[in-house]
Amino acid sequence: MEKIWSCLMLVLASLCAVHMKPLDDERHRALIRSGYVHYPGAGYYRLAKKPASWGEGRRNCQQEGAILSIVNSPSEAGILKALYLSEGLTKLEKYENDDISEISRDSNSTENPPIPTSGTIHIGFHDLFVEGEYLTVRGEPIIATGFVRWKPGYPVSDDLHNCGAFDTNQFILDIPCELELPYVCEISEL
Ligand SMILES: [Ca+2]
Ligand SMILES: [Ca+2]
Repeated sequence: MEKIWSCLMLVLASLCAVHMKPLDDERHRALIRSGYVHYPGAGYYRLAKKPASWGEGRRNCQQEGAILSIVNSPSEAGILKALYLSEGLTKLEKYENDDISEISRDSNSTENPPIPTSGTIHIGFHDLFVEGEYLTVRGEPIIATGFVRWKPGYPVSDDLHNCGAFDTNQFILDIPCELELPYVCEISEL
């Protein structure tokens, strides 16, 4: 009886294996078609070049079954940087606009570091609930991500700076959520 049972399990397992593979392949192809880049061992990443607010970026990623990227290691930080540079986004004129100078003026203090205008993208952390308590979009404390490398001068930790960003020199920073920046969506390895 035991033997029959284990045979049955074996048959089921191999059936699953046969069926899983094509599904993964199909999803893989669909992701590549929709602009994701596959970094084997890490996952799938898509740089959305059209600048958006942090909230908009988060929603857009969710709508495609992804998350606004959470940086978990120096090597993942390297992936984000490579992705950014490969898209030719070394300079972004698009969001050097009036809105930003408005924000800079309103931040009314010379202590705050300047609002970044290039080389910066939204990523998945924030302190929208409790000032200074940084959580990922999955609700974990930022310390659990494994990559907490603040850009010099950051975190600013005030009510204006509540959303997470990534500087392509491989730092994280807190910036105003309304600031329109490119962002990266991330999907775990299939
Ligand atoms: Ca990640
Ligand atoms: Ca804050």
